Amino acid sequence: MGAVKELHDTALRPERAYLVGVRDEDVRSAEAESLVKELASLGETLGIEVAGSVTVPLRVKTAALLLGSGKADEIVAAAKAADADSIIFDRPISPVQQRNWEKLSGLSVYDRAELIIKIFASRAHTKEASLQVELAQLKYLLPRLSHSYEELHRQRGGRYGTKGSGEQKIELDRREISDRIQLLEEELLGIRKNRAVQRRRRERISMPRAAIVGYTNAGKSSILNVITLADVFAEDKLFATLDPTTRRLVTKAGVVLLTDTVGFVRNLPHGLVEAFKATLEEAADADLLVHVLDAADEESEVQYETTRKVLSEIGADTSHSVIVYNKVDKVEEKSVLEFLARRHPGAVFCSAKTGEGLDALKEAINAALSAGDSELLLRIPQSQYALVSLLYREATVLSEEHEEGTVLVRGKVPERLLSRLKEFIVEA
Ligand SMILES: Nc1nc2c(ncn2[C@@H]2O[C@H](COP(=O)(O)OP(=O)(O)O)[C@@H](O)[C@H]2O)c(=O)[nH]1
Ligand SMILES: [Mg+2]
Repeated sequence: MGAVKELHDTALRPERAYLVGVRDEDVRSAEAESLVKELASLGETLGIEVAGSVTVPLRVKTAALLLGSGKADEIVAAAKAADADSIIFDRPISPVQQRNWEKLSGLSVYDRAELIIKIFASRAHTKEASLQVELAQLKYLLPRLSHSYEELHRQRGGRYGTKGSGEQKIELDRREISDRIQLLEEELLGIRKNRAVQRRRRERISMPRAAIVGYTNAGKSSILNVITLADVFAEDKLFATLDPTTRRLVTKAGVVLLTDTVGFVRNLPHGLVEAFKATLEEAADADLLVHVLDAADEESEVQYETTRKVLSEIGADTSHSVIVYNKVDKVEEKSVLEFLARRHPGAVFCSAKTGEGLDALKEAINAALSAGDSELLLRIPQSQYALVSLLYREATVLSEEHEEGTVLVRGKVPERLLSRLKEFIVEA
């Protein structure tokens, strides 16, 4: 599989994936369809294009390909006709099945869990997040390692039943991985103890930060794209170095850094929960959460609750948030919107598709960020004029007077700047 994958990794065009959803007694057809949509949205997070998709019934699981070989041939033909580079399964596939599929199709083949791990790896910016993702990868690999060996063993009818070099190698690999897992866990424990230190980053002087949170497929990335469309400064060095998922949004009160986060995923594999939380650190660090819900999704309230719960677990301040119902273009009945408005008074209704409500969203972000402002009179020494410039950039300056080597400034100052300016306050 390595060679096939590398080929696609270095290809210039984005990966085109053919998605396969699976339905059975547990997962009904409507749910399977919506899981495939979620898979598509997860893929988009990595820039993967959807070449096509299908949901197939699973009647009898087969060890070789999960599905029957007739179905498998159909899928391979459809994927090739759609000019796909890869096939992504919504269900877990074993390493043996993965290999068989790759042999059969000549394409790169993987499953939802592997896609999610790739996304997390691409979004892990801090040490903690990177360690968390590596831990998830190894924990994902470990059982698969023994599994693949056992499967191999069975397939060969036990003729290689004596302890061969293969088994010894796997034992060694397993031990190495287990040791590494233990090391990572210890290191993470240490990092967590230092969290208080990290939190002080929040007090750093910088532009206000807002994080877009919510379930995958709610439209977070679409909103980020359309709302900041006019504000992409390609030549601006400072912002060019920022993560591509952070854009600046110009509001009346100044510039806000708006960051997209990895969406919440339904049925997140257990081993990935901690890694997922680590990728949410942008949210933990934000001055404001922009919580996006899909107005057309009946599950939106349950998703809202789940999101809030996890966010408070990682220490994000959920009291500072703007609730956004996106995709209003998909809601035909007015009564539904009225119902949602009663559920979350103050929520913004918008559509990233039609552009409806996006100005109101900007306005709401703006208002929420200046809600904690307080009017102050400050006396700042001339020698520290940088602080006055800071006030012009990030506060609302009402007046400025110069007096014996000092600057008297009256302005509406956001809460996050207070600790830095404390000593200069003359009048609050
Ligand atoms: N009809 C409609 N579709 C939308 C809207 N916003 C996003 N979408 C679609 O919903 C899917 C998921 O959007 P995306 O921005 O990737 O969601 P994310 O996972 O939250 O980042 C994509 O197919 C979008 O084209 C909207 O306002 N209306
Ligand atoms: Mg997204």
